[in-house]
Amino acid sequence: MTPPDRTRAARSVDAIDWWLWQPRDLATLTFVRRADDVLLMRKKRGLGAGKVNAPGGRLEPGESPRDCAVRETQEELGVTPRGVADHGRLSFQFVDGYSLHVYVFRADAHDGVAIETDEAVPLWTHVDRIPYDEMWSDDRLWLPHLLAGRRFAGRFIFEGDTMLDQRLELVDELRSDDAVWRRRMQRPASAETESG
Ligand code: 6OG
Repeated sequence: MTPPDRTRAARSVDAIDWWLWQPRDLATLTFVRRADDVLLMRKKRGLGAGKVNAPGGRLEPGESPRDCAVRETQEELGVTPRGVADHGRLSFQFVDGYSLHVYVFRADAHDGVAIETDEAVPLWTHVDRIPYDEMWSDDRLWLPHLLAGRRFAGRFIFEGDTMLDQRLELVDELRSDDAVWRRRMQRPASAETESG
């Protein structure tokens, strides 16, 4: 599972050949809106435990990003998002070799009442009071765009919790990058990181 040296050593966005980049994991984030509030949560475990984030998690084998977004919101906060809209793609390369591609969704309706679970504490938060200091540091770059209804694609280099570099673009259309995961699903695990 050793990534190509060039990617492992990368400390800047430009040092990576993103065309060949293959994420280790695929995940989702889902922002449920209710009037001027957005449903955030304090995460109890997993990557980013202790931070404030939106519900989300890693895709199960064969699961679509949209299905994962709904399932994770149900599992973490007991709420079923409705009208889930695709808003962004975030590609994270960590200098320790881990990599993650995140599909970001927004839902302007939901069923159910948010509850605390083993995984998270719900935080309905006014959009003018988002606690960016308690969130991953990339969020302040793109979350305002999501809340304003814009679509985006971002690439980020992290060393632990520290963002070393980033590039964010606003886009009219989100490229259907289902190919990223279809290609990944078809590759033997041993070849997963050897294409660079
Ligand atoms: P598990 O729940 O499967 O972790 N995640 C990030 N979210 C933001 N906003 N910024 C980051 O910057 C993130 N890195 C990971 C995506 C996967 C969840 O963690 C989120 C998934 O919802 C580095 O342990």
